[in-house]
Amino acid sequence: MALNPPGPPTFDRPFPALTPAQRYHFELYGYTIVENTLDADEVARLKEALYRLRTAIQQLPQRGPEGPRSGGAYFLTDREHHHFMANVLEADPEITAYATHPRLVSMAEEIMGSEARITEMNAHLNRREPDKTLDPQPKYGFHRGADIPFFCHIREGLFHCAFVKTLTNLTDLGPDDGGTVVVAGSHKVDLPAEQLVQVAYEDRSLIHQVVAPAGSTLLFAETLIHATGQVRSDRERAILITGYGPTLFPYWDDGQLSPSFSGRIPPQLRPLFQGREHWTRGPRYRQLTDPVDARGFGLGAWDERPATPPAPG
Ligand SMILES: O=C(O)CCC(=O)C(=O)O
Repeated sequence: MALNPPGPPTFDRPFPALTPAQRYHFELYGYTIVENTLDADEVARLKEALYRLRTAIQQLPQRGPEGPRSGGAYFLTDREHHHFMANVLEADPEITAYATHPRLVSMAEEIMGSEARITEMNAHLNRREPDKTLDPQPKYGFHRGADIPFFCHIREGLFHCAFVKTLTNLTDLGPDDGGTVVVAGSHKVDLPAEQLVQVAYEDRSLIHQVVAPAGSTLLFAETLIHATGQVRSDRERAILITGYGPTLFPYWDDGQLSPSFSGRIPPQLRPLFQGREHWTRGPRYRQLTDPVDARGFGLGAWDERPATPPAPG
């Protein structure tokens, strides 16, 4: 299949997508939380899609990657209290809409400093383990998915990272609801993760946890050390995550999208799903004080995203 040639952005999206304050927060801590990226109706549509998908996978004779799968998706973790659904990009049009949401794509782009392609997509539905004693000083499964010297650079005085995630909670997250935890500021500290985690356990004020209403997005660089938080309430947490990289990166969830799905991708979304040929990456940079492009963009229908309007004049 011929790859998409280099060129300007092909579908309409805001830029910059973050306010200066949100961008500065990211700069300091390696993440920012943007509330109300999705409205209540959009949250409900996505939550229903995830529950539908879980039920569909549960009904399969094999639920793991060996298949058969439900729209490509399977359980990477299949436990009573935790369903980690992998490769969900094609599994439901609502889920696909999330990955192509113009503001979320653009938020990732301004952190990368380049045009985005989708590299992976997954979801977690998790609750408290009923028989597990809760540790008041829990140890988390801290990790980072990218190293600083290879993935990061500075431009216009701002930090950029070539692997970024948008993680949106579809359930309200209070302090006991297991929101993602991060070692604040670790996105730009090029030391072994074990050392930074050790320091953070010595002073837990360095560990920040997502506490946010449903429909909020945690935007973070994958050099930031992060983990699932500890659920202490009786509520199930539902989150949906898209990973983005520059257009020269591969789609690494499963190698490639199915031919039937690929055949339905409209031209303006092809670079987002398929990347582009060559080393070009479509630089996208802002100044810190550039005002946010506050135009409204909704979840909408993934295959009806408007193309980029022609440049004025
Ligand atoms: O479950 C979470 O909150 C964190 C997910 C995570 O670790 C990841 O996407 O790499």
